[in-house]
Amino acid sequence: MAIPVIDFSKLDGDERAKTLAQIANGCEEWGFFQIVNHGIPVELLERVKKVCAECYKTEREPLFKDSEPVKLLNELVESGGTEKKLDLDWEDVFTLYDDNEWPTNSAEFKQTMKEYRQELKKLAEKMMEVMDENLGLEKGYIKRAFAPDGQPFFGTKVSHYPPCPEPDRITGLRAHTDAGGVILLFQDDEVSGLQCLKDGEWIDVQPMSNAIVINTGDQIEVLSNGKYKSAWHRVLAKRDGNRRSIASFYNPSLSATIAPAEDSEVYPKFVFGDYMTIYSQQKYQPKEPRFQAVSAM
Ligand SMILES: O=C(O)CCC(=O)C(=O)O
Ligand SMILES: [Fe+2]
Repeated sequence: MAIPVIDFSKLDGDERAKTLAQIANGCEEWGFFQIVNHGIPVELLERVKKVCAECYKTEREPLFKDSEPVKLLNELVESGGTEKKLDLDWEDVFTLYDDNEWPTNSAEFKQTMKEYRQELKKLAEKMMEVMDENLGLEKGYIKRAFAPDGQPFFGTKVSHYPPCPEPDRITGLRAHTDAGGVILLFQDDEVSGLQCLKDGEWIDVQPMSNAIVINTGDQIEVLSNGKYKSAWHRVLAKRDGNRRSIASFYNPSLSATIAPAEDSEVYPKFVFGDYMTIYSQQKYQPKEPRFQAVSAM
């Protein structure tokens, strides 16, 4: 079984209705799907791959060698410990925001990632309009709900999952659902590792050149009143290959009030910043207690 692959360009032609239905199915049944022909130039994607690989090699790899997961995994192996898994991620990561300090001085990295983030933000908004339509909401509903002040929280997380000598003793990224709205992931063409949970089974999110993986977070679950459930996912550590993944998060602004678009007995109304406070303590746990905790605030 593989997650759905959808030709996004077909939204603009005779096959619009069919494509809308495919996206609705991806949202309702999977919470994860891949889009191709999404309009992001391949040339730009190639540059993104290049600058991220260079940044990793020159600036990140030396740091990863001295990082906590490497140290703790070494200690575990040396101690002959029988503890099965470390409660830690085998991941090198940094996140770009509109106003953050760049992790590197490379002008090419900055220019490329700035361009990429602008394109991805537009793609996220297009996808949100498709969700509006599929959910029977007014065009622009999700965008306005996320950012009444016009300032959504848009971050781009650049990750590498380096080769791991003991892939059974640590996870690349522990299982979780995403806190926010719509997530657009540009993952490695070759090295696999990302899996999503579907009907109790872990399914590989198959690497595919130039595709963008879409998944929905907890806030889309709330807005859609549970029609679009945020799916659990994780990244396995691998003995070989250095997996790249670039995840862009289109989230509500921290001050936005999030509530189901229709009356709901299941989902609460809350301020997104309060949700994030709870999420930061409970990311790797089920979401339901988070909804309960935030409704009590
Ligand atoms: O690296 C990946 O493929 C997934 C990343 C992810 O799930 C996350 O950052 O929330
Ligand atoms: Fe995630």
